[in-house]
Amino acid sequence: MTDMVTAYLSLGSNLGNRQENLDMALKLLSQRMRLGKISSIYDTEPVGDIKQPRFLNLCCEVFTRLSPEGLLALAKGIEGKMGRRGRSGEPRPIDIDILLYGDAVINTPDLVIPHPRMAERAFVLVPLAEIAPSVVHPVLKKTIKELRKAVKEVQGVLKLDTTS
Ligand code: PH2
Ligand code: MG
Ligand code: MG
Repeated sequence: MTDMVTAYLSLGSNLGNRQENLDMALKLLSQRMRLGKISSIYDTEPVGDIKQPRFLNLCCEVFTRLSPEGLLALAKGIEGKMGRRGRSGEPRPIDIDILLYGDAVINTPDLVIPHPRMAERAFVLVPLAEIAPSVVHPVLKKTIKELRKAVKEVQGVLKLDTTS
């Protein structure tokens, strides 16, 4: 019996009804694993190809017995089920990235954990710092809160008002 691992995921949507897409992805994830804390939703400036529409982003904690590869396959399956066709760099209804998987460090052609760009991305660190401030990045050996303080361009990451 393998132990339960705590993993952190980043969800992003910049095509269609972005909030419904995030809700649907969380629902599909919850059918396969227990969800823990879920961050607020943020409306974020696209990083990289700035001609893209704005994203909604959130981070969530999950508890799973899936292997990292199993979790990746599940994430890709949900992306496909939700109509993702485009390659990375194109607008998509949902993108699910594995940020952290326990304190595992993985470097294979298909999977790099911790996510290689998480430490420089405000759209990841702002929501992640909300739910996992004291979690330590297993390579950089810094807490998410410390990484969040060091990151620039937080002004492009706006908390969405979901009370109305
Ligand atoms: N994802 C990308 C590239 N750029 N920018 C924002 N704001 N949010 C994202 O989720 C995002 C991005 C590649 O997956
Ligand atoms: Mg991504
Ligand atoms: Mg991705």
